[in-house]
Amino acid sequence: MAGLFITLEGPEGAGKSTNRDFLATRLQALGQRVVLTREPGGTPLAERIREVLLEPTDEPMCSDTELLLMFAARAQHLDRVIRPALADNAIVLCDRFTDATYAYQGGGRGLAMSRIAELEAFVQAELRPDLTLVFDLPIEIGLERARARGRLDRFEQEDARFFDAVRTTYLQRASREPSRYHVIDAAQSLDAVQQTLEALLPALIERRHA
Ligand code: T5A
Repeated sequence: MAGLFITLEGPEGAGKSTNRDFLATRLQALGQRVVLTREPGGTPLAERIREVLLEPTDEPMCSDTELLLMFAARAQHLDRVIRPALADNAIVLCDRFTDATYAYQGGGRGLAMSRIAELEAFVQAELRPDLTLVFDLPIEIGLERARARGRLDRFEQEDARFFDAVRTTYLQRASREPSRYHVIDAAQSLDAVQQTLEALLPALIERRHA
């Protein structure tokens, strides 16, 4: 794969979407070709799976169903968007990817990490992000930001224990593989977060051409 695959991760309301758009604007201004996308979703069919995953329902969704739907959406997204964009030498900026599955279905739901790893290998083969930006912040701050937007989705209705496990899993994964992850203090002002991102741009572009 010739392009660069960057994922943005973190708990609810951490600023992933806002900063994905900021990074895209800055990279485009520097002459880079960027593809913006998100998970679950990123294609019309995968967006339909997203609706099923996020919509609160009377029938509780079992954790295995949730896990398989995440990877079903991902398979479609990889085939239709991510792999073609990387083959076409673009920078892919993806709002959440498989680290979210480890954090939410592994940490939050308590599913075996080994089962997630098996599905990761099946759906992605060797493909992993080149860089993962983890926007880290105390859960209450992120949920407060999400709540300010209005109606809560199925995940945002989970309890503090769930989100603590999500946050802990992200931080554990980042500490195990510091060459791939960059943890950003997302409790800072948006301006401060974006100054941090701005400082990363030269290294990103250098990596792109390496
Ligand atoms: N999921 C996803 C899984 O369980 N497993 C998986 O494998 C995958 C891929 C997706 C849900 O699916 C789950 C996780 C999620 O629960 P989502 O909508 O993609 O849902 O994810 P959310 O985290 O819910 O998205 P949010 O929009 O809530 O969070 P963002 O994108 O992190 O935050 P953003 O940029 O929208 O910002 C939220 C608000 O905060 C403000 C923004 O202006 C905005 O109003 N803000 C700040 N305010 C002050 N200071 C800052 N530094 C700020 N940064 C942003």
